[in-house]
Amino acid sequence: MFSTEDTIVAIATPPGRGGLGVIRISGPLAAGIVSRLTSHGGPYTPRYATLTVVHRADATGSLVPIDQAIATFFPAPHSYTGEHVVELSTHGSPVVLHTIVQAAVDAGARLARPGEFTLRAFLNGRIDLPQAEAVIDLIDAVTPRQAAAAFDQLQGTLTRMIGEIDSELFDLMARLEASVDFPEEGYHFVEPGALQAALTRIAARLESLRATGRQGRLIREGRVVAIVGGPNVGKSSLFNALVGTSRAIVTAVPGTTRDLVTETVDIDGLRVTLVDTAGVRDTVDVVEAEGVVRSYGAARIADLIILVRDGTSSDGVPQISGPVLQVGNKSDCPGFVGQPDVLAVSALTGSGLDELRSAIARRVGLVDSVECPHITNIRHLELLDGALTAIQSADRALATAGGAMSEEFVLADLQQARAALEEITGRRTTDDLLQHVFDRFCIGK
Ligand SMILES: Nc1nc2c(ncn2[C@@H]2O[C@H](COP(=O)(O)OP(=O)(O)O)[C@@H](O)[C@H]2O)c(=O)[nH]1
Ligand SMILES: [Mg+2]
Repeated sequence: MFSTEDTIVAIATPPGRGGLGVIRISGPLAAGIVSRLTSHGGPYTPRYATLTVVHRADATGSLVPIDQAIATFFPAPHSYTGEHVVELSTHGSPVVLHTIVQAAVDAGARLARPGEFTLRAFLNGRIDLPQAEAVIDLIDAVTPRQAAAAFDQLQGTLTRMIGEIDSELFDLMARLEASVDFPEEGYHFVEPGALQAALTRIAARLESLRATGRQGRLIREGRVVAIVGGPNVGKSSLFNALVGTSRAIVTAVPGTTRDLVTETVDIDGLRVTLVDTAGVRDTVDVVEAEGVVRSYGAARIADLIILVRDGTSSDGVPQISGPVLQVGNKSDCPGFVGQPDVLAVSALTGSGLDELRSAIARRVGLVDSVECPHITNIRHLELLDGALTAIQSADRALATAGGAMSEEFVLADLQQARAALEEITGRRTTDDLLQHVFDRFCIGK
């Protein structure tokens, strides 16, 4: 299923036009293919930027130039994937990039699947699973803190911490096994007191890693904030103002927004998924009614509900249960009436929006003191919990049983703890897990 035998090619830069576009080719044929595609002809000096012209063969076999390129050859194993890699940096024109990819395919490469470059880096031992997961988190990051946490993980901080715990476990198990294997000597390779102390130390390390998980998940996953209220109060306008673009349709006609519109933004350093909803009112229009049902649904799952009222109108607000932040919109209008505990804003002029951002961050936000969290991912958190439970069980086995008997029980628990840690790093893994992790990638990564 995960073959690394063939040579893969993809555009590594995002879709669309830009100054530069990069094509990545990885696999045994990478250098040969690029030599055939370029005027330089190769062999390319390793890790040396070479200016060349990329061409393709037309129907008659004569060469047609496509674009100038900078070619860089990274011989195995010192490349992103650990295989031979060539990067071609051309002008960022979709036509040019696609023509070159097609020429590479004609020359023997295969189109890469999403995440396949990073998957190969993992399979070739260049990075472990948390580092692969960090690549996608870094690319997806919306806030600087999210990017910093992902980069820390990419640099191998989590890998190193897990590795230290794992080697302590390994050492302990080796000595316990020796005690179990040579019972007749009546000698404990680990004294019960020392074993107890080691278990306490390991548990403490797991705990402290786990303690950063709450904050870490908040930074990585962010929060969902739904904008809810009656029709025409300015929900979509407020949504657009917070997003900074005209993402949602704004009209003077009530009932315009029918489906949920979402956008992820950075609000005071926090990743916030904003949801614009349909105005909550009784309606006979089936589409609008479905929109209203979805509005209530969004409000139910939201971490915070911004309940918007029109400050120039005496209409009441819909009854919504959950964590609510009340906002009175249209403060720029002469007829606006402010109310206590209702934040006055104008989506039109932007007045009060900074206060609204701060209020959102305060209600769902971060505790500033925590430095870079090491655990940001629920998969890691759950496995860490599993490891900790196994260590605690080992601790109990030690306390209740006695002598050689307890050593065997302790060993079984430690084995379980190690298995959980190895699942975090990906040393122990299944195709399903890899599929799940790499499904989040897009092509070219
Ligand atoms: N004066 C003023 N008009 C606003 C403001 N916010 C929205 N509107 C107007 O109110 C109408 C309804 O806005 P919209 O965002 O579509 O409301 P929604 O139905 O709650 O999504 C539109 O005509 C907007 O231009 C505001 O802060 N000030
Ligand atoms: Mg709307």
